Amino acid sequence: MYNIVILGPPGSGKGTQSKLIEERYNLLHLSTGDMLRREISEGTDTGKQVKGVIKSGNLVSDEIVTSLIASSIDCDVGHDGFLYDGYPRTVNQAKQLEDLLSHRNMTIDVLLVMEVEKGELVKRLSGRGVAAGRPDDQSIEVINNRLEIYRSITEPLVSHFCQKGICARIDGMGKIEEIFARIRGAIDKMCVRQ
Ligand code: B4P
Repeated sequence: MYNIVILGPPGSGKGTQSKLIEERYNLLHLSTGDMLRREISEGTDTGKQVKGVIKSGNLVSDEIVTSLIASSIDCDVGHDGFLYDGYPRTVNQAKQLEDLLSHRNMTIDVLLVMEVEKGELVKRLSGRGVAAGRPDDQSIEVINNRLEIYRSITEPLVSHFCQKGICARIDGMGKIEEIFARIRGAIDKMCVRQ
């Protein structure tokens, strides 16, 4: 089973590339952002708890996101592994994921780190705010808050994983298919796929 993490600032193309990766490698795509938005649209208790947090661009609690991930892993049948999109986002979540996997005799195989210039990130998110109506893409203040949270809380995870030798930095600028080719190169090299 492959366990691949895709990490990067908001707007770096995690969601876009994840759709291509899950199809190419037959992975279950686990986007905590999508899961949380589903909870909100279904009006669940979790959805009610997280609605305001997401709208302001802040992080939802580690316990909520890790329990969403754990139950998805345990329910899966038929995939060759898992693609974690936007999770983990804190050092504590990284530890929780590592524990969760080790209890199931698995480890993280590769961490893809999407790298995109800040101006391009703001342009992409503002464009999506207009096109898709996501509440957390609507204001420049909320976009800047999310970018700052990534820089201060999530980016330190990169060195945690790089020390383990499982990090692949991906240039996320350019056309979607060019970026996907870079990602395929990294996964094929690091996971030594047959
Ligand atoms: P996410 O859903 O993960 O939102 P995101 O960080 O904005 O990433 P997303 O995947 O949507 O965007 P992408 O980089 O693909 O999280 C939303 C919120 O949920 C968080 O702020 C937080 O509150 C909460 N949350 C989620 N996970 C959590 C966790 N683990 N812990 C705590 N809280 C959590 O960018 C896509 C945009 O770029 C699109 O508009 C796309 O069209 C465009 N794009 C992509 N590639 C492009 C390219 N090559 N060229 C031009 N545009 C491109």
